[in-house]
Amino acid sequence: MNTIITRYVQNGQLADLYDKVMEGRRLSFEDGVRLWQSDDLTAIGALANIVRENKNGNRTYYVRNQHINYTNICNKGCKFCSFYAQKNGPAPYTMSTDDVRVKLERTRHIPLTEIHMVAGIHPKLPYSYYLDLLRTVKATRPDAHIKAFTMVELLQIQKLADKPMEEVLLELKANGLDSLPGGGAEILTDRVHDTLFPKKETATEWLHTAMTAHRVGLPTNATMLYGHIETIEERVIHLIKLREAQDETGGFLTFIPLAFSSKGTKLEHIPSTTGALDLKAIAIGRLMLDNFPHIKGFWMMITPPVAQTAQWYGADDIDGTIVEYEITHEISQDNSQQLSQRKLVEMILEAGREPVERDPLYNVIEREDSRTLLPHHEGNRIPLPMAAG
Ligand code: V47
Repeated sequence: MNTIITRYVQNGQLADLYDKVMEGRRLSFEDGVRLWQSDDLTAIGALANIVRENKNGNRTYYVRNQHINYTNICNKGCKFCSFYAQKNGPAPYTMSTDDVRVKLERTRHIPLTEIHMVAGIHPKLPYSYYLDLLRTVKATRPDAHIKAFTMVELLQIQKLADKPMEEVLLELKANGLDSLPGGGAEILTDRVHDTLFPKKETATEWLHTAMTAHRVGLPTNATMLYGHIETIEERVIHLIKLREAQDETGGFLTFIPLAFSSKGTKLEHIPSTTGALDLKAIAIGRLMLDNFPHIKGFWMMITPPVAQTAQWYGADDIDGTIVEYEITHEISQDNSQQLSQRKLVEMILEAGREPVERDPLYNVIEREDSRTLLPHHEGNRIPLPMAAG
């Protein structure tokens, strides 16, 4: 670390944490609370950057991916969510397998490596729908890895299948599922669960389902939704629960802090998170989750400039091209929330990091344009999408 910054941290309130980080000692619950209470963002970021560079050097990972949100019909009614169909809100839609095929055909010119597929809990879709969905994606894009279904979707799928979770996961895997995203964790405490999303799985169920996936060979990510009603202590409890689960299974790949966007939700009175809080969430995630290989600064939620800065505050990943994102509409007014691969490379270079294209398991992909800006290259921009439905 730059000597001026080292001296700054060593002379500040977090000097003891500098020693702990340098010695690779695990941070405690109390350390986590102190970090959230501290407003010394420079010191917190510098500490997180030590861990980040020890684990991932100067690399910033990105992926050529496409998100598909196959239905917005949902029976959970979570107060923090604006995605599900409701009166005076989004109109209901459910994609047929043909609709999904068409969406994937539109991006055929892009060498996608990841299809990220999540949705609401539609009470009437049968088990066969989920298997057909996976088979359709695999048949249309055989080279792409399918990262699909949050823990709450898995619990619904298991209910429909009426079989043990292990068996269901293996069946989904046999039909094309490669890994699971990190969504739906929100804040893993009963108080936040009972207040904001009482109809969804509990913290214990979320963790148990993720760990079951790990045990059958399906890696997952983990998220944390912050900036709503949660307390500082609850954020730390969330991180420690993830860390303990990771100690047992080693199946988490990436931690993604998700900045709460209140627009269109039942919590519209809550202001958007600030860039400072977004950077703090990333940095404290990096510091507490010493056993997670990667931390993602999801550009779509925290904006591209903050995601670039986050690469110096603990993040080593920026997500990917996305194409369409229906869950929140913070940045753009329409559903087209995409960055070309070229733009991602440009952003990473501009941030002073080394762009590394990856697949969802962090295997490095080397293409002519993976690390550099080729002249006169479009970077696989995608035509504007048609409305979902
Ligand atoms: O599960 C819902 C969250 C998640 C809001 O695994 C909201 O690589 C903010 O999990 N404001 C879906 N967030 C997105 C997600 C994700 C995104 C990018 C990468 C990965 C990955 C996973 O979005 C939901 C929920 O936790 N969410 N509503 C909201 N108003």
